[in-house]
Amino acid sequence: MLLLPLALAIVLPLVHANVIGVSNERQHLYSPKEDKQGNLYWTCLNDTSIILRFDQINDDICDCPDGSDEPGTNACPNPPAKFFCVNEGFFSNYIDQSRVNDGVCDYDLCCDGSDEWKLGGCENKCEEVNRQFQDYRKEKLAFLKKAAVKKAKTIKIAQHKRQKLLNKLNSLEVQVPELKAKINNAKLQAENMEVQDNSVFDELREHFGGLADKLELHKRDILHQESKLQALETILDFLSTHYNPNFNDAAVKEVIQKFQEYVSNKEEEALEDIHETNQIIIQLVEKAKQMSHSGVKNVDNFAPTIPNMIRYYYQLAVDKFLPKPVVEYKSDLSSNELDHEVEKFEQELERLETKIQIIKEDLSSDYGPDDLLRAYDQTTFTKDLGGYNYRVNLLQGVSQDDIFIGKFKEYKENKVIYDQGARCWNGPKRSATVEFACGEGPEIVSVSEPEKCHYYFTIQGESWCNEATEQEILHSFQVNVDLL
Ligand code: MAN
Repeated sequence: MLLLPLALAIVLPLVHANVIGVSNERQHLYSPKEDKQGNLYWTCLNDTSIILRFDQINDDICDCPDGSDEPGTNACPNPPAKFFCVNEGFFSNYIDQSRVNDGVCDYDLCCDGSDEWKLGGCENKCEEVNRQFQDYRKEKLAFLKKAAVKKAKTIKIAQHKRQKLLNKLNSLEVQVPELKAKINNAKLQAENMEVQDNSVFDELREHFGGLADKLELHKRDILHQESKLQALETILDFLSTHYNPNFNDAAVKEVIQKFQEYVSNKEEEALEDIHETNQIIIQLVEKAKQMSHSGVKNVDNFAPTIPNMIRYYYQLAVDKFLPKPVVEYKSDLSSNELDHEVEKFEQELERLETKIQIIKEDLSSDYGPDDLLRAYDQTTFTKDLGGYNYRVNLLQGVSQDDIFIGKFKEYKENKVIYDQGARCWNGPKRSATVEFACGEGPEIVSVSEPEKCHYYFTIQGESWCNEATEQEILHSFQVNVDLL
């Protein structure tokens, strides 16, 4: 029976040693030590050479350079430290030591009033604070539930918009091989025309040459015969002017009469005929040229050159594996018209590829979690503030009245950055940051210009709400001290 009070005397100081202002986890750092004489002592946390009596803790005198001997007072302002409120009936919390024992009940953080432990006068209001918190928590959870439904709808809109863009991309992409085939086809037709020109000439040139040579030979023969004839005519002419009619030679008379008839009927036709024949050959050459331009020659028989062969097999592959373009080798168009056609298709292809590029860039852009910003691509948020009208189109840009503040640059850590706006007088180009917050919306809830010509917007909406942990709900709760 005698042993019990003794045991209590040793254990009691240790059990009761809950040092004010120290959290439960750190209480063990404030356990007293006992010297040989049985005195309780303690050493500063960051300097064990400074030994204090245990009752020097929280005596309102700062003894340790690190302030560790005054966790429950504001006697050691440096370095600033936090006072632990137990907040029995609610959640424990911390408050700046500067607010401890300053005569003000800081119920927003210490609902148990323990921050005024020395002066007293602050009754424990944790029960009421807890009631406020429970109401807040209930409302918050109900709101988050509603917000989640709204957010899911917005995500669906974003997905739908993405899908529409993907469909558009697909429909544009299938046009590429079609257009390329058209270009190839038109080029092929234009080139085949040239090939045809050459082959007609290659093939006919020899014949035209032979014909002209033969004609030349005939001409020479005729001229030769002509000179012989002329010699004969000269002889006969001499006879007809020098014969003696007194001889009455019937045979001579008849020859001379016939010769005179021949001379009067003679026509100089042979050389003219040759000239005409030459004209016919020239016309023939011209005709051959026209024939190749009007595509009379069948392309199946076009010259078996290596480029033609490559084109032929390429076309075969295109026909077999790609959506079938209308491939027409024959064309009623002239070479110039075909060149124009190629140019037109090539421009069309360029425009098509630009569109594809723009869509691809859009699809690969970071528009935030779940592609959320995409849902707002057609939405313009506006806000009148400080005499200005601010307009924010999340994916395009921001303006202040008719001044352009900036175009979409990037999404980064729950914010969107806009830059390259109108230059600020004597300053940088205007730019902006838009941050998002969970709440009812969507709407611009704040606009500021923290630096000259850099603007800061907060857009609030359900799309930026997420499920909250109990810790997060507690953290966002603010005590309404007016109701306590
Ligand atoms: C205008 C506005 C302001 C800006 C000044 C800078 O008045 O764009 O927001 O600060 O120009 O000169």
